[in-house]
Amino acid sequence: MDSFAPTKEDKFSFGLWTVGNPGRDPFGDAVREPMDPCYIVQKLAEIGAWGVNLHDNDLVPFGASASERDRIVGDFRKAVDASGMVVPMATTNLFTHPVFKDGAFTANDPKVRAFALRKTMDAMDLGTELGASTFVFWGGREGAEADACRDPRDAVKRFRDAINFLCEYVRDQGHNLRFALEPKPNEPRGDIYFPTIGHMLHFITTLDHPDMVGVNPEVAHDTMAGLSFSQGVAQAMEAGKLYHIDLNAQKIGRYDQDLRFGSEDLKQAFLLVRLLEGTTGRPCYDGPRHFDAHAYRTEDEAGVWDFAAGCMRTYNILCERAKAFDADGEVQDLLKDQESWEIDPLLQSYSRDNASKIRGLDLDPAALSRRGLGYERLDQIMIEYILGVRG
Ligand code: GLT
Ligand code: MN
Ligand code: MN
Repeated sequence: MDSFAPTKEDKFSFGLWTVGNPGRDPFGDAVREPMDPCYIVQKLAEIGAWGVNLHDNDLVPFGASASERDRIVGDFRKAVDASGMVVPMATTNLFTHPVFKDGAFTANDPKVRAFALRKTMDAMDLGTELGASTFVFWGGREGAEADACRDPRDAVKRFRDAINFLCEYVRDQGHNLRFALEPKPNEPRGDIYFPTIGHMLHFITTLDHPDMVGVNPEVAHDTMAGLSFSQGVAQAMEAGKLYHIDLNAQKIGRYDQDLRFGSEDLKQAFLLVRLLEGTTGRPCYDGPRHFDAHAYRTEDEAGVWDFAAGCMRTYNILCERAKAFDADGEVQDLLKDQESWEIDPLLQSYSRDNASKIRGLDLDPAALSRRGLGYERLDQIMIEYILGVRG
């Protein structure tokens, strides 16, 4: 029995657009044939995935008639049920059609914004019909190149109005949907509004129904901006706002590569899995482990399934590595090695008593400065776990 083989309990999901990616890029045409969504579901189930996610137009072509839509959705529903899969998340494509060239919810033309709202309401009905409980918003076109085209404050307000409108729509319909907002710094726009996890977390606090809304961070997006993804995700978890996650890999400073999970920056991938799986003993993330990535353009269909299996296998290997690392006695000793834990409670809240106790402490900055912290040793042990030579 392969202990790294994915099971349903791992909650691994893929978007139809990920394994279905035909390998088109700005410089070259598709290299793979389109795959039927029903076939994708069946193949994902075979390789051990748990869920499949979709944009409205990954399944129902833009402009399809109502009867065509119902037939396609009915067939897909049957394929999902027959393969024992679930549809945990749905979203709207608000970026491919030229109508969204100036954005969707933030576009200057109110007719474009109305069209975006209508398309999203339809996509929410579709997601609900398929059983989704998370609805993702990736505002890929919500941005600008010619920044004078709108006051960014209007973009923020329009985006807020749209999310508030859609929260009310969901409540009015009785849909069981939570929203997950996905930040990205740039691409396809020169600059995208709400570029980081932190921008989104604050924006959520300004909504009418903040409890309905969290974030969907993506490895590639924070890494493009040179940020630490695990730190951003940790802040979202600490705020109780990690509603969904997009796992992939990325080199700093490049275009959005959406590579196989763990194929770049293994150390960040290790720290991320350690955080999500709570191997230090802290609560773990319990939502879908979703891969928003695609196979290299060099691959045929066999390479696509190698890619998908690789994402899940690497995640499980890193999880095993993180558990072993956190169970290592030397690691635990290094992490506990602070001399004065007993004063920690004094620092957690203000009272006159705490303030005066802090004033009375014997604090010797020179002695504190001289103390080595052992982080070189700690990091080397972590590297040896990642490299598989320890534990
Ligand atoms: C698109 C984008 C992703 C988003 C998807 C959801 S679509 O592939 O690059 O980051 O998560 O809209
Ligand atoms: Mn994504
Ligand atoms: Mn991406």
